[in-house]
Amino acid sequence: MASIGTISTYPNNARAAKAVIAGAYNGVKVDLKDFDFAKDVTPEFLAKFPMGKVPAFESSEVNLFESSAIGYYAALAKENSGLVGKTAVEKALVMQWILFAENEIAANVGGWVYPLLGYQTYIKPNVDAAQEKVKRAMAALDKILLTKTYLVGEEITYADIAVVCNLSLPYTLVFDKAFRSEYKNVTRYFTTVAGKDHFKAALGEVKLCETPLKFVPAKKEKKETAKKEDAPKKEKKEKKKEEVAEDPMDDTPKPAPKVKSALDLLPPSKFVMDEWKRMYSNNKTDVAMKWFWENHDSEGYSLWRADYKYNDELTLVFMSCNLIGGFFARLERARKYAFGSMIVCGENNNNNIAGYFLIRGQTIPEEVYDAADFESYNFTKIEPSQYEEKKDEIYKYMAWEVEGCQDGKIFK
Ligand SMILES: N[C@@H](CCC(=O)N[C@@H](CS)C(=O)NCC(=O)O)C(=O)O
Repeated sequence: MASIGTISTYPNNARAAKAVIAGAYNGVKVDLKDFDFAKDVTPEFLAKFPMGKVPAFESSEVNLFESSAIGYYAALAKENSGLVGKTAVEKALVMQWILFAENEIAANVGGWVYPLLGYQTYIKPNVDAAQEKVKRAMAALDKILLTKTYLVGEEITYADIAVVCNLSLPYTLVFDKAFRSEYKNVTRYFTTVAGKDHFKAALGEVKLCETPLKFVPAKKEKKETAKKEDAPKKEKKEKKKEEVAEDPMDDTPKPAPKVKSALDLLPPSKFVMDEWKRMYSNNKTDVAMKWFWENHDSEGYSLWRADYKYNDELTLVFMSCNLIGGFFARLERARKYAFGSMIVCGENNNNNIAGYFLIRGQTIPEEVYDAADFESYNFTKIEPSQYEEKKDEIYKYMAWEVEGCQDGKIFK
C-alpha cells in the first residue's frame, strides 16, 4: 500500500487514528512515528508545526496539524472517494459532523476527562458544565441515530470516522453502563462502527468503561487550604516590607507589574459590572432585570445557579443567612468580577440556600473557586440557550420572590 505521509504522535492516539482509518478505506497507508514531548519539540518541529502539538502530519506535499484536517486529507486520497460525501448535501453534512466531533464532543470531553486524568486543574463546576455539554451532544446524536446506521448516507463516511474516534476516549474512560443506557442508539452505533476491521486495526479493541474515572482529591490539597487561612496576613506583611524597601529615586528598569487576575486579560466586554451593580441597587428589580437582559454579554459573562450542598444540615434561618454572609466575605477577591443573589427559603430546621451568580468569563475563576466555602456549593452553568427558560426563575432569585424566601444576601 502506498503511503501518503507520516504522522508524529504518541502511541494509541485516537486523533491520529482518524487519518489511518480514512487511509485504509481509500487503500492508502499513513505511517506513524513515535513522538516524545520531552525531546521532539525541537525548533525544526516548531518551524513546521507552530502549535507544537500532535498529531502532526508530514509529506512531500504538505505539513498538516489538527487531526480533522489530517484525517480529511487521507479521506481525499482516492479520487471520487465516497468518504467525504458524494453530493453537495452529503459534503456539507460530513463537514457538519467533523465540526460537531471537534467542538461538541472532543472539546467538552476534554473539559470533563482531562482534569480527572490530572492534565488540567480539577474545578468541579467546570467539569460538571463540560459533562452537561457532552450529555447534550450525546442526546442530539442519539435522536439522529434512532433511524440511521451511519451519519451520512448509507455507508461509512469521514463523518463516522471523526465522531467515532472522538468518542473512543469517553467510551473507554467515563461512559459507564448507566451512562450508556441513556444513549442506546449512540452506543449501538459506536460499538458497530468501532468493531469494523479498519477501525479495530487503528483504535484497537475498544473496551467499554466499567468503572468511570472519578476525581480523587490529593491529600496535600487539604493541608494547603488549611494553610491558606493565614496566608493573607503573611502576604500583607510582605507587601508592607516591599513598600518600605522601595526607593523612589531608583530608576533601574523594573519588571512589568503582574496581571492581577486572568480575568483582566479577557477581551473587553460592553457589559460594565459596576453599572449593573448600581442599576440593581438603585432600582426596582423589574427595572434592573430589564436593563440586565438588554445589556447582558453572554460571551463576556456567564450565569450560574448555586445550590448549597448540605441543606439537610441547616438549622435556624438566620444561621443559614450567616452562612451566605461568610461565603460572600471569602469571595472578596471576586468582587470586581462577580455579582450574586443568594437566598434562604423555608423555615427553621427546614430550609435551603440557593441563588444565582453572574461571573466574568465562561468558567468559574480562581477568585471564586479559591474561596474556602466554594466546595460547599454546586455551581451549575446556565447556557445562553437556557436563558429564556430560566429567565423567570432568575428574576425570582434576584427579586427574592422565590416561594418561602425568608432572607438573603447580595454579593456586589
Ligand atoms: N485539535 C487538535 C488537538 C491536538 C492536541 O491538543 N494534542 C495534544 C495531545 S492529544 C498535544 O499535543 N498537546 C501538547 C500541548 O498542548 O502542548 C487536534 O485534534 O489535532
